[in-house]
Amino acid sequence: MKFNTKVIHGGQHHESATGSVNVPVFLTSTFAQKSPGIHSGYEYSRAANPTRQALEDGLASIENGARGLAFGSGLAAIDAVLKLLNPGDEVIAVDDLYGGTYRMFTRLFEKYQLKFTFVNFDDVSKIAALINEKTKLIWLETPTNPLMKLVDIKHVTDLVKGKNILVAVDNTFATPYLQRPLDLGADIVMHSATKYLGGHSDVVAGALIAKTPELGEQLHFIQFASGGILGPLDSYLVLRGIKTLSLRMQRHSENGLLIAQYLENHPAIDEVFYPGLPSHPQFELAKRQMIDNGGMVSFKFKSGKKDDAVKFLEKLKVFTLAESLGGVESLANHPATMTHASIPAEKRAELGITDDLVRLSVGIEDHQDLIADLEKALS
Ligand code: P1T
Repeated sequence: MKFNTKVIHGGQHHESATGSVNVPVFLTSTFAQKSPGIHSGYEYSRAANPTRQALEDGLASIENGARGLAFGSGLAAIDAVLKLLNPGDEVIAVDDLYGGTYRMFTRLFEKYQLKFTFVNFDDVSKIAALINEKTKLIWLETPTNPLMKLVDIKHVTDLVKGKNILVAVDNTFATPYLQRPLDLGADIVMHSATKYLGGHSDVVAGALIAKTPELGEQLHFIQFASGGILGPLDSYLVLRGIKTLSLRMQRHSENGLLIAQYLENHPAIDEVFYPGLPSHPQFELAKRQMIDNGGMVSFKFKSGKKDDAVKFLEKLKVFTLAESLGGVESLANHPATMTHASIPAEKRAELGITDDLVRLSVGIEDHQDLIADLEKALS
């Protein structure tokens, strides 16, 4: 099956008892057994639930993985990946990443003796020097949140080939519509399914997709033993969202490019961070690694002033000032005080997450209305 067919049919079956075309929402915690241990394949919904299973099979299908797992949030999914590791193990992570991921790494898992090194992956050949026998995981986001940096996934997976190091890619911004990291040699794909997979800002959810059945089994054991599962109703919502993923991502990408171009030509704007602009330092990699550029656009003001960013954000009418991204509606965010406030100020400054940085999640509205809204707020 090709991708646009997979988002609708991948891993899906009509329900056997009634022929229901859509998977029912199995609102049950437990399943009747005929005799102790003799059951339908479902025992207790923490271990497996048919609605969640349908979503998990769909996730595996669209990311070309062996197994999908659905979690109660993106962070619950990341938590499960880190529990594959043992005290003393080391992780090399991309330096620009979602603030909550950074907070989990540094404030939760460092105390269990995991060591994290945050580095810029713009020159992957520099990464080889950081790898040692304790390195067990490479954690990537590409494009990164919020500066839209890219990592050459194939280059990283080639670098660690034969080395007993897992490569995990947070594919939230790109989605499997734009890039499929497992095809490029990664071991695990992670999503905040709250975002483009769900697509309607009505659910908080997370996902992992493992390349091999063995890794899928280990992650399922962690999910089962720790309990961070996604409920059946939320599973249904994400599954429903995925059916329109291709259509939405096409429109997000069209609007994203138009808005990035508009901003780049505006006299009040300094830098625009969008992989589809020739001015993006990794424009060539974007063309090679992603089939389009998505709907996330970040930018800075020429004045460099926080005040300008704040005034602009207050004036928006069609864009909503809110955390999160990836829904059909356009959102605007101030990373320094909102999504990335958990990164210490000096670290933010070092990375370039300045107080005048604004991040837009460009929705699927008419681009003329979005640009008119930006124009008004900028003037
Ligand atoms: O919010 P949650 O579903 O737990 O996902 C966390 C997460 C993980 N990875 C990336 C790349 C993310 O963007 C997020 C969540 N991000 C936001 C809420 C945001 O506005 O950036």
